[in-house]
Amino acid sequence: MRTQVAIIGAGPAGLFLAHLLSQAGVAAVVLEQKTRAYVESRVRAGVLESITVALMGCLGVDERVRREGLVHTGVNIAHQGDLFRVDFAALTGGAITVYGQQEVMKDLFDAAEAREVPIVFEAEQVQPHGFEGPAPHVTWRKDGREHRLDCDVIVGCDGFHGVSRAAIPAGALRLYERVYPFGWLGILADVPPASNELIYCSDARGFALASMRSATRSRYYIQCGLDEQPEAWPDDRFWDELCVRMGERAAAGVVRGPAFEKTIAPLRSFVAEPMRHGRLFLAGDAAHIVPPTGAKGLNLAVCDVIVLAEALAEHFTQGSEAGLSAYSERALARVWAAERFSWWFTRLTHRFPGGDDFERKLCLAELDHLRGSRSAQTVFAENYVGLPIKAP
Ligand code: RFL
Ligand code: PHB
Repeated sequence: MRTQVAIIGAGPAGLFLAHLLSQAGVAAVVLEQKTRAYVESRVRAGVLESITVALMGCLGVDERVRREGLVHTGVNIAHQGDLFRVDFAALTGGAITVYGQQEVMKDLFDAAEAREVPIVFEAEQVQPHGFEGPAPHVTWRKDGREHRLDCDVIVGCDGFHGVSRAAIPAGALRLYERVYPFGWLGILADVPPASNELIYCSDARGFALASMRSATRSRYYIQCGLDEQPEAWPDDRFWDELCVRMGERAAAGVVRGPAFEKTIAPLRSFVAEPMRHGRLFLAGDAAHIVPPTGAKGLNLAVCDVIVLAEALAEHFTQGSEAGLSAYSERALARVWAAERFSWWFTRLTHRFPGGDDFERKLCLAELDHLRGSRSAQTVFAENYVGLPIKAP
């Protein structure tokens, strides 16, 4: 079997890229180790930047997000019983859309099926080869048989734990990493959200976040220890702790109900540079991770593949290498901006084990400054709604 681009991984990065290439007339095949149902059922991102919604529009997969997505023109921040709003619309003219990653994946998979974008699910032992030379190819096992796909370019969209980055020789990549000494315990509950916009809460007991998926489904997170188990958080304990951390004013709107999808996610900042080795390119979580505090991960994956698809289309239609050579640097400029914002917002709103009262006082002073300063809020809003992609 032969194609122009072999894409490893059918998460947001892989599927957005497959659609972009299909639209540009570039042949691509996606290889995914899990089933469609598995990929679609992973509860992850909830906040889409306008660049992501605009891309869904360009690809003609935006019918549902336009109808069901919740457009928010601001977010709220609670600390020490206080509550203030950052008004994206007034400060930047921008907005974000709350629409679950699961829904994005459903829309992308449905359109892929309708447009016959080839995706191989349940591909086992996927392995990229030959990307340092003239004959890149990918092998995998399915239904007890070995398969091989020859191609011109391989794109690793296989997330943080995938095979693509691991296949690049040690020493060819420079890795930057911060592992945070806590995680997020997240739940879903079929109850109306606490507020019509998100509330980020910084409390002496730790961080909390009130988010949502719809007018009848809420998504809440609390900072927890990495060694904790979700089973140690029966519903009553979760709701009590959430409400304490949110503070009286913010918690006034919380509606309690049975929680499902109770899971703990670790937090990490990570970047692998460059995002290319020979004919193997990395995109999305395969190349970089941000803590979810800034809601940037999926949106970064989208920006990577916008830049990469443009470069690949130029390469296959005009024989140009310029875009491919510039890909890593162009994508990384935005990646580092999002790394900075996500790290800063995490540090500002979480309690670090061993962190002393001095650090807490500095965070409170910075939150007070954010509350009172239009220029600080403008910087926050610009980053939260999403920075532009670096010009070529
Ligand atoms: P994914 O989504 O991990 O997809 C990778 C795909 O590759 C497959 N795969 C393989 N396939 C073949 N062979 C192999 N060897 C393979 N190894 C892996 C996997 O099965 C999978 O299908 O990476 P991608 O596409 O780069 O997308 C990244 C996003 O999923 C991620 O950044 C976001 O979910 C992060 N994130 C958020 N991002 C936002 O933009 N806004 C948010 O509000 C937001 N909230 C979140 C989040 C992530 C969270 N968790 C759980 C990490 C909230 C949370 C709690
Ligand atoms: C979510 O709704 O899942 C969500 C919202 C904002 C974040 C992270 C996750 O920063």
